[in-house]
Amino acid sequence: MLDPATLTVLITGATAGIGAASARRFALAGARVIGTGRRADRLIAMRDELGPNFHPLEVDVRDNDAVIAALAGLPEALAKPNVVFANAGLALGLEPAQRASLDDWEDMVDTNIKGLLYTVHATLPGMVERGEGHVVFTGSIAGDYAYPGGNAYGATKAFVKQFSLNLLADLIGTQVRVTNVEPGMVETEFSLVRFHGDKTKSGNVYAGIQPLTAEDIAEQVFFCCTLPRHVAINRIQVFPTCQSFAGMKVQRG
Ligand code: NDP
Ligand code: 8X3
Repeated sequence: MLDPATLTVLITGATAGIGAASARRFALAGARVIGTGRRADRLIAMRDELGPNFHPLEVDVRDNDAVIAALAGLPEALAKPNVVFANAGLALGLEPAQRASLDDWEDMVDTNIKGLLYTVHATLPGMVERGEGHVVFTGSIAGDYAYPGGNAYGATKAFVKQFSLNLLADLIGTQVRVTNVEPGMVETEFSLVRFHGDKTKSGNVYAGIQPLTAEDIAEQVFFCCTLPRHVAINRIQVFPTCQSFAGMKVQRG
């Protein structure tokens, strides 16, 4: 296994959920973590909790100039991440496509697709040049299976899946690994965001079931990133045991 102390891990979306749990997992194991997000107060709290192994970096991944500037401003010791976990993302709305908000669709495309591309574009050349690196994405089972109301969100995650596969095609021979982690239902702030802050609706998503936790996914990410360098996990799909992909539905009459 790789010594976590040899890892400098850039995590987008480290202020909550899967990103925050991953930041904790890596930092407590001795890795240096650069954690990003828009909520500066959360980043400062993470820094207070985790100490010098956590470096807060306030940035909105939808703004490419800001991403480039933030990374360019990193101290020398952190300027060469060898793990880039492009995790920041969101779902907005669960309405059928014919009633969906165009603003929501655009925000998901800007964050889950364009923000992820900006993160990779700013960091991949350096990892290739150094002959060592690992790109990790938080894809989703929503990129594999359709469900009612998943419309644009699932499509953004299908983009992530195909982009990760195409990166693998390009990166052969570079020693840069790519892993698309595809979780099912994880109880985080995800549903609160999806329902625009409606706590009743978001609570109902997880009522009466045992969903995955952010820590469950962080453990998978940590596992993939600490495997010996000759071992590459390209995709990992993680369901809570209570969830399955949908069967085919037929409208009768
Ligand atoms: P959370 O809402 O708990 O966390 C989302 C994180 O993304 C936050 O840290 C948020 O930070 C960050 N983020 C969102 N938009 C931006 C932005 N424009 N710029 C920078 N950071 C941003 O949800 P999860 O932890 O569940 O979600 C993480 C990833 O996991 C997402 O890509 C999501 O699609 C995916 N996923 C989630 C599943 C689930 O069931 N929870 C299942 C499958 C995949 P801030 O608001 O401070 O900017
Ligand atoms: C989130 C997983 O099943 O809620 O990407 O769409 S699901």
